[in-house]
Amino acid sequence: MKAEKLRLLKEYNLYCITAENLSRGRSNIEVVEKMLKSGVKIIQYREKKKTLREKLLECEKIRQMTLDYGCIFIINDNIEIAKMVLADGVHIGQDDYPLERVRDFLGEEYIIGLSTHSREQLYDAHKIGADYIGVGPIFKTFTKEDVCDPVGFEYLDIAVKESKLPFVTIGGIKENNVENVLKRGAKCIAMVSEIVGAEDIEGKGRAILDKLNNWRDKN
Ligand code: 3NM
Repeated sequence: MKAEKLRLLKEYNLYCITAENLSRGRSNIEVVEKMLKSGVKIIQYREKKKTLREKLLECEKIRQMTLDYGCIFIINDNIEIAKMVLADGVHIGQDDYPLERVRDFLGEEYIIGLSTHSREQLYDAHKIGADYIGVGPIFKTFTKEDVCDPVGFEYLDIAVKESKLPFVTIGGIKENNVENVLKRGAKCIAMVSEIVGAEDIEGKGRAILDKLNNWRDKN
């Protein structure tokens, strides 16, 4: 079960992340529905502003929607909510609970992803039992407030060569620059503002999935 899910993170895939503040007045639920209709197979719920109660209620709905579409559901930060709604996994940052504690809390079946920004963090993630890592931010991004400066292709090249874990490449990636990232060896690509901020989320998701599939078929 978990191995099958992790395979999606190793392949050419689009990993969509919510951000209601960038969604042009549409709710997280509306946005997720459009992402699912576009054919996306991995969705992360990322919400920094709402109450725990609001987040839980949204995640309960999204859990059901993602199951209906056979989509993986990852929750950012809120490990308790991930357990309550039986999400597929969580994504945590360097300043969140130590990964080992999150593993104790959630158990082996949950996917645990960790954001990394340097080679040291990459090797640490392997050691402490992450299931996948985030690699970024590749380009400048205004979506995440507390993120470090772009790591550029320097760290991406290291991840491509040295990561034994699946990795998701993130930060400032758009439809019009995604090929530059694919050329360096990235496969699973995460986007926030490009998708949630698109006027036609479904069309945007499909266009990027087409690009990834075309790239995969040619390479
Ligand atoms: N994590 P956009 S960068 C949520 O580098 C997040 O770990 C990052 O947003 C990291 O696709 C980022 O709009 C924001 O640039 C990415």
